[in-house]
Amino acid sequence: MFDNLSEKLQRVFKNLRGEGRLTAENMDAALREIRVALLEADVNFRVVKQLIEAVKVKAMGEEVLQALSPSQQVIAIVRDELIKVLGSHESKLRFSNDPPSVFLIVGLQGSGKTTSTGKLARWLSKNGHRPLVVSVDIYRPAAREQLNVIAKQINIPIYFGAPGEALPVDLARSAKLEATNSGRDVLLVDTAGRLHIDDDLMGELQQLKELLGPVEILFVADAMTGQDAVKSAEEFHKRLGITGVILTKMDGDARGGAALSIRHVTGQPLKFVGVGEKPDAFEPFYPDRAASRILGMGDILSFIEKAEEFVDKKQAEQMQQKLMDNEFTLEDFRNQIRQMRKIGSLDSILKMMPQVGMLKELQNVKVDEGEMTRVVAIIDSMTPRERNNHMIINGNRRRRIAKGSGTSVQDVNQLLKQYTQTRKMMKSFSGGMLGGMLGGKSGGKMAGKLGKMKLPPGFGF
Ligand SMILES: Nc1nc2c(ncn2[C@@H]2O[C@H](COP(=O)(O)OP(=O)(O)OP(=O)(O)O)[C@@H](O)[C@H]2O)c(=O)[nH]1
Ligand SMILES: [Mg+2]
Repeated sequence: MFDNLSEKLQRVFKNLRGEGRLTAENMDAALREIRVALLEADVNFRVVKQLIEAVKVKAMGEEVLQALSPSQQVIAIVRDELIKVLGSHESKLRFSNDPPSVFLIVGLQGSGKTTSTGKLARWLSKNGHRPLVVSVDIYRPAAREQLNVIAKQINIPIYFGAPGEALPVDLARSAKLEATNSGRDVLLVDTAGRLHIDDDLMGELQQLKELLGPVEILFVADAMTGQDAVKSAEEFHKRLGITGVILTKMDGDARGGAALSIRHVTGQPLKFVGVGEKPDAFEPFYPDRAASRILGMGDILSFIEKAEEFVDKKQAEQMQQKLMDNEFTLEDFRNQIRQMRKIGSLDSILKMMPQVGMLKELQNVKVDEGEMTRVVAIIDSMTPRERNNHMIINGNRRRRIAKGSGTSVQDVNQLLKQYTQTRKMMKSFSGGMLGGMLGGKSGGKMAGKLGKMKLPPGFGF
């Protein structure tokens, strides 16, 4: 997400830092480059224009020109303006005082409505709600079954309809009743998509809106379609009145322009982004974090939230203690790998870390997921005694373990070496990667630690 744009902007700032003094000329050149970078990222031209103007006015101010490190201030200004464009604060979902709160999920065909309905239901249930889902897509065969499969997978109840309920409004009405009767506080209504905005579709959505009185009408847009997504959001808003946007497929090679334009063009906030096909590939959208990400400062808060969702805090604390006592066994090593894998692919973890985006060496590192599978297989083939005391693993045992895991003795040797090194390295941090991160009472501790991490000159605020 935002990779290209991020890289380009960082280059502009780097050049700016090379200049001893900030002058009207080099500032002008920098602004031109920022403008091109934004346009190339497919950001709406009106948004680019406004952003550049705002940065210009502030950056050319006396204070900045006289400041000791003007480039630092320019970055701060760009960050502020980016946040403004993205919507100044996090936009929370609205809920009705008279449950169930109805969320209507709308959008063009294939934008990701059904997938997002499932993701949002999962997110809501993880955040203390009791959602019910229903699909009123009666047009595409198997559309309702698709939501059914997703709902089963994430363990969320679905209203599937009764005989004779053939119309979207009938299904929706009964689903709302069912939500009330079964004490569900949110009803998510997945609707049918169309290739283009047409009157039939709008008529149907209008009808659903009147019938259900939704507190949220969430427009699902495919980030890969760039400015088309922005245009259709604008159109939907004019005709139906949307209350927020879910931008999907931000994991692809979307240039990010839609994310940067939608708020400004529709006046409605981006509330969530989809970053993959799986039910957990879904994040609330925070303008300030996105701005930091774009400027290459990483998005450590999102990482911590993600980690906390999956990692058992108790276990993390125990792990940390073990590390300090030098009791970190192969069993723990395996657990740690398993926990890391639950959070996501290592690639996606690395992307959220500050600085990684900027380190050329790391950009080319492809994390080998197969390698992790192999490591787990090897540890699986050990006896509990071996796992708890690697010192007893002699040549014979190594051969047996290699055979049992379908690997070679070299693989086993390599793993043991890796393990002893990790143990040593982690002990010196006095906390594992996750242990250190989550051992504390809150993410604050970690954020503090990272705050002290080495940031490139000019990035310290
Ligand atoms: N990579 C990626 N794929 C996604 C994301 N969200 C949805 N998809 C994929 O996009 C395709 C279409 O998703 P659906 O949820 O069926 O889209 P829809 O809007 O319900 O489609 P219709 O009901 O036909 O209008 C599926 O293959 C999804 O797996 C995302 O955030 N990232
Ligand atoms: Mg669908």
